[in-house]
Amino acid sequence: LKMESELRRALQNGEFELYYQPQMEVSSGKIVGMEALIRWMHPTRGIVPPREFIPVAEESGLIVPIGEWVIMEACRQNKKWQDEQLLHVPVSVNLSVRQFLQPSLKEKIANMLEITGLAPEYLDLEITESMTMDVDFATTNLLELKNLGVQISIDDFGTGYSSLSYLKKFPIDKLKIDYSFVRDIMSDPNDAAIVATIISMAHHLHLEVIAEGVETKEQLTFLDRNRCNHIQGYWFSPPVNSVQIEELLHSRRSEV
Ligand code: G
Ligand code: G
Ligand code: MN
Ligand code: NA
Repeated sequence: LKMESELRRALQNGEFELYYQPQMEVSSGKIVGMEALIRWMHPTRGIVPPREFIPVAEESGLIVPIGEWVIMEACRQNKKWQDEQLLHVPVSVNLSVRQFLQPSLKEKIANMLEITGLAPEYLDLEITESMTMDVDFATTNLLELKNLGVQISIDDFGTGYSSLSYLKKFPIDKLKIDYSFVRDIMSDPNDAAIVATIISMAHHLHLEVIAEGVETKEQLTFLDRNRCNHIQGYWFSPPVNSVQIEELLHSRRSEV
């Protein structure tokens, strides 16, 4: 209960901040996206990572207003980067189950795109397989969201209990291969086979595919050989704040 009231206060006091992790195109080395990841800048405890407060926010329903703040802030920041000619790529936000179940989600997102002036194709909604269990509901919901013009990605792909049948029904753009498969591709032939197969399946379904949690040059080489489109991970950059992203963009610009 204490954390719940603290989260309420945090939202009112503007204690949340978005960090961004760049996504890189394997073939070109270019930045092709950013994932927004929330952090709580706690006045006494310092930076609180999402795994320590998202579950409480989910439980209490506070994830809905917090999640709305995330979408609004990500859209605002992305539009600002575009206006400053710094970056023209989609920003990805993580949707929670509760947000996904809200009947007003579509209107809210439309409204936030309108207010910020961000073109819809520059917003990418990450959903997890757990949101696809009710296939009919998810299909309707995703079609409505897709009709706004936003992009839709499946996060943590391969870790859920859902069947693959949804892949042909849903209007999705991208699969994000979960970190747990990518981690051991150089040492575990089973993981290597799974990752190679997910990439191949994604291409056959005309979906883009991104590998998460890429930490080494060897993993990158493996993913390149298997024609993975994009990577995200410490090898390129950890999630960092918007000022650090701007420094990264300025330094890359002066390189070229
Ligand atoms: O860096 P990392 O510790 O940022 O994130 C840990 C987990 O928290 C990830 O599974 C991520 O999806 C989740 N997460 C990060 N930001 C958000 C957010 O804005 N909303 C939701 N629902 N989950 C988030
Ligand atoms: O939303 P999702 O569950 O995909 O959140 C991504 C999580 O993975 C975040 O907690 C982020 O900090 C973390 N992460 C990003 N890159 C790496 C990496 O290269 N290695 C590891 N171990 N974790 C990473
Ligand atoms: Mn994610
Ligand atoms: Na993930």
